[in-house]
Amino acid sequence: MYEATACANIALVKYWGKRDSDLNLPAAGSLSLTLDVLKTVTEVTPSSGSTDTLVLDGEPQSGRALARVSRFADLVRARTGVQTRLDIRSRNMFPTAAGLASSASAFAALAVGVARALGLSATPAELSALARQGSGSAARSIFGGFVRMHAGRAADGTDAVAEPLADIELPLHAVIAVAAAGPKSIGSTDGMELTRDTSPFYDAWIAQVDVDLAACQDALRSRDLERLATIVEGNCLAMHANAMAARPGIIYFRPATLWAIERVRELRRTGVPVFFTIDAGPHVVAFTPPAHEATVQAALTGHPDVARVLTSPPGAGAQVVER
Ligand code: 2P0
Repeated sequence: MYEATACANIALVKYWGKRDSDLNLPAAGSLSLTLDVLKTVTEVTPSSGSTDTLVLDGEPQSGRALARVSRFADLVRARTGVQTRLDIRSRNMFPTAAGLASSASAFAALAVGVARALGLSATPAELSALARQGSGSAARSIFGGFVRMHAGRAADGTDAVAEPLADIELPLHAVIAVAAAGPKSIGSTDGMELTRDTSPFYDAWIAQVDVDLAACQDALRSRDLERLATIVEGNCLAMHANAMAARPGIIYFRPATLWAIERVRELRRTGVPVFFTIDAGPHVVAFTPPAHEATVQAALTGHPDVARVLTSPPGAGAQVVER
């Protein structure tokens, strides 16, 4: 049995739009921090059966979830010629009821686990490209710390891979205000397609991502938290504005989201170095140096719809061990 571990990541410069939906190629780059607290552990066991099996958090899966994972394993079987089926058991080490379950940690763990189980020898960049075919954000979770995803230019997607930004030493922790799960809104994959197809702001968004990527890397390297706040919050709000401008408009914010945004900005006005970002959901993720983590956690606690406030240091890249 092969035990693979990967952590989800939160983007400081967001991925929202594809240049090729079949190969899952992003239309622009992105930049993220891998987070230790959002960890997935996936056991991959070669089986003598005629089909793959999947158990998620103890629940046997069939239908779409199994088909998606099985199609992903097929990518590796096609490359190795090894037709062995796999028994896959995956569990998230964070509260899944919180609605933080992430395809990033899931497909990064699956990529390294399935590659090892089927004997595919692959470089980290090749594993990143493989993970991307499962889910775009998973390409970044192959690596730990700060990670840059490249849109690439090649039609086959071989250059649409992530790379670690190992020279960035800025210590940042995440404080995640987990908002009570409301009615399920549109998922990321459909949401970004709808945005590309119908938002009048889409081209401006894609152009802005390149500007934000260069500025974000520069601000991270020079440890300029004030500039980082402007770039990261601006990029997040531009992504959401673009999604809101789709038809029909996509609104991921809930009242608790706006409350948490205000708390973060209030803290900053009082001199605390902190800034926020928000993914395709209601949860606000604040980034702050470790010394301010407790202050930010306290400030984000107390809204009736904020179910819990998690904190996390940066996480490591995806790993696999034989047991
Ligand atoms: C990101 N998100 O950069 C952005 C910000 C959500 C909001 O990457 O279709 O689940 O599987 O490639 O990776 C979520 O998108 O989409 C995402 P697919 P994915 O983190």
